[in-house]
Amino acid sequence: MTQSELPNIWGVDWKPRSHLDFSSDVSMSDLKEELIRFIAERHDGHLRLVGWLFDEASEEYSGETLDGPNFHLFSETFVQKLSENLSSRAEEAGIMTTEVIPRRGGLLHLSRRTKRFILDVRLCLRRLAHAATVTLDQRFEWQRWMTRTRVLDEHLKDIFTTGVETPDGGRFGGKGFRSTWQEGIVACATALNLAKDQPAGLQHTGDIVAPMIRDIGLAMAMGQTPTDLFATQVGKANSLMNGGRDGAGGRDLHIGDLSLGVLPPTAPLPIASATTTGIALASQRLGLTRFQLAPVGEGCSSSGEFWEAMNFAGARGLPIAFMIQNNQIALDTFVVGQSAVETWGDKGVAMGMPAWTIDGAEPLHFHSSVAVAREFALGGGGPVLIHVETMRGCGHAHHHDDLYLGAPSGTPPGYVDKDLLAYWEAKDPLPNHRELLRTMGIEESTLAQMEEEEKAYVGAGRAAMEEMPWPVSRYL
Ligand SMILES: Cc1ncc(C[n+]2csc(CCOP(=O)(O)OP(=O)(O)O)c2C)c(N)n1
Ligand SMILES: [Mg+2]
Repeated sequence: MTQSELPNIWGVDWKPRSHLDFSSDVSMSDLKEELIRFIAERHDGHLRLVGWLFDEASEEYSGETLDGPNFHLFSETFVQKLSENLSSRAEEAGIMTTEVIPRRGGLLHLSRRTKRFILDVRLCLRRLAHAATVTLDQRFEWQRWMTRTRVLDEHLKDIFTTGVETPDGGRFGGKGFRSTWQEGIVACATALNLAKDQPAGLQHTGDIVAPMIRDIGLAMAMGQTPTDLFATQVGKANSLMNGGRDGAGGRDLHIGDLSLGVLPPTAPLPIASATTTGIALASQRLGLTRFQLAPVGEGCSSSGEFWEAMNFAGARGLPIAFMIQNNQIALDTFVVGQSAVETWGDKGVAMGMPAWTIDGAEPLHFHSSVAVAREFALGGGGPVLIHVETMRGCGHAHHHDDLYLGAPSGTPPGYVDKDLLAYWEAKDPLPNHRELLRTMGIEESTLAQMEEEEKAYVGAGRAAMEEMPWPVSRYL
């Protein structure tokens, strides 16, 4: 390291080592549409060039679809054309030696801008390749996990409303959070190397996630059970979050299980993502092939510690993906009151890391984004930021549903933006992804059976929690 060096562009020479095996071929037109969408999102100045070079590159491929090996070759051809086309920019503009910034002549400056752009394009193409590998079995698993999350969510609300009997004859419902419409995050798990699948004694080599309050589906996809989660809502004795004291319980849906690679969500919002960044540093220093994922809400992303975490990960090239889930609100603060950032992905770009935006209604995007982030990070590429656009289809916590959405009686009327709500309700991942599975050939009876199994499984978890003892105060 020298004083005059410019910031690292982690993974600057990164390219996928080999092709991926697709479960179904990708059509040229779908590929172009998604690539152009990404260019419009992040590099709109290059829209015409990309469209033109894409058409030129695709002329060399006779078929209308690409299988895994051909997709790989096509990606290389396209990226090559793009790099060549951009290589003469400084000369054409006559600014080869002009200092765009002190000590950065036009040639140097534009070649660095090109490198970051090319990297973004490579990551976009590889993300689409990962999406094409997804099997129907994986999708069915996501539907199962999303169903589990929704069923659990409804039980949690019911427990909050009706309560669980307490030793003094009263009832207690705890305080908990819902994840309505944000269940697609479960699909991150199929792109991770899960701790629960590691041989005994090696669980710590599995990937680490730090779910926040609306990511209980991800915690379950990592292996946490409904019983665990129920116990944390009401603080029963066997809750894992006992502060290190057996039988002490734990509350507020502060879930987590380190043996499964699930960090507990922290009450001060950004702490879990900062801790995960520290774990990523340890992974890097120990030479582990362990990947870290830190999802947060857009409100959390305003806090100082979250910026420090991203900044540090960017400087060190740590193997971590940050994920900002913009669910259109943070407790009662609207997005417009939260930040003036154009897209939340820009926050990652500000810290020197590649970033892109996904539609949170589609579990596939979570899977493919985490798959490419993991591959890139463990290949020396460093961190990325995944920006998810979604909506909180519920109150902040159970007590807040009526205030936000409105009570059935009309009082309170609810302050949610009804148009926004209708837009996202139509995109609810549960019915939509279910319908997609039907069109992909899964029988109605298979889906219905899975849903019954999940209801029974979650119901049994609640019953087990109700049987659990309450914690006993050490002062009694
Ligand atoms: C540092 C900090 N400030 C405030 C709070 C109180 N609080 C808990 S959740 C929340 C809103 C979080 O919004 P966001 O990050 O967008 O996540 P969402 O609830 O929308 O999923 C707030 C303000 C907190 N837990 N920690
Ligand atoms: Mg939010």
